[in-house]
Amino acid sequence: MDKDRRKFLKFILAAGLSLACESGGILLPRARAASQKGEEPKMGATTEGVEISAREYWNKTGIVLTKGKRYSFVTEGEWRDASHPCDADGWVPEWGKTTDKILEYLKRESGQRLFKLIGAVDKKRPYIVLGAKGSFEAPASGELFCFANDVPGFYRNNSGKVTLKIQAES
Ligand SMILES: [Ca+2]
Repeated sequence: MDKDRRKFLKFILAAGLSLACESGGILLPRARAASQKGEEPKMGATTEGVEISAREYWNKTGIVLTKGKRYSFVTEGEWRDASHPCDADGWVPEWGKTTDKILEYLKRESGQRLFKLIGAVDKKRPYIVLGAKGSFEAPASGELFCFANDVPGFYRNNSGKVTLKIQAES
């Protein structure tokens, strides 16, 4: 078996085991940092900063969006994918052609950088590609959930948080 293939099999095995832990409901309850209230972003003032943890598969933000409305946002801070620190724009690994290609398929939002900040209204697609700073139009009305773009099953080696602030543009 060549080295790339061995690496790939190890990768898949680890993902399977880890995903079983993440999604199987066997995790102990953890404190939630995000706000529980439903806050609607206003024009001319940002929301209070919401912490988005790299380790959480879904981060509840308490921020309520309205379909078709435009919002601008900023983030602060860094998070880490294992030993790689980056901001909410993510990072580009170079693990070899085969692994990089596989990673592209396995990421929750394919085509976007690893650890890029991604949003979803009520955890549904289409996802909102956020990153460190910018603006977006809400694809639906509901609560914004966020995550660091990683491979399902690989959230346990993540650490750190970024802080997200949103403001309505219209
Ligand atoms: Ca990871």
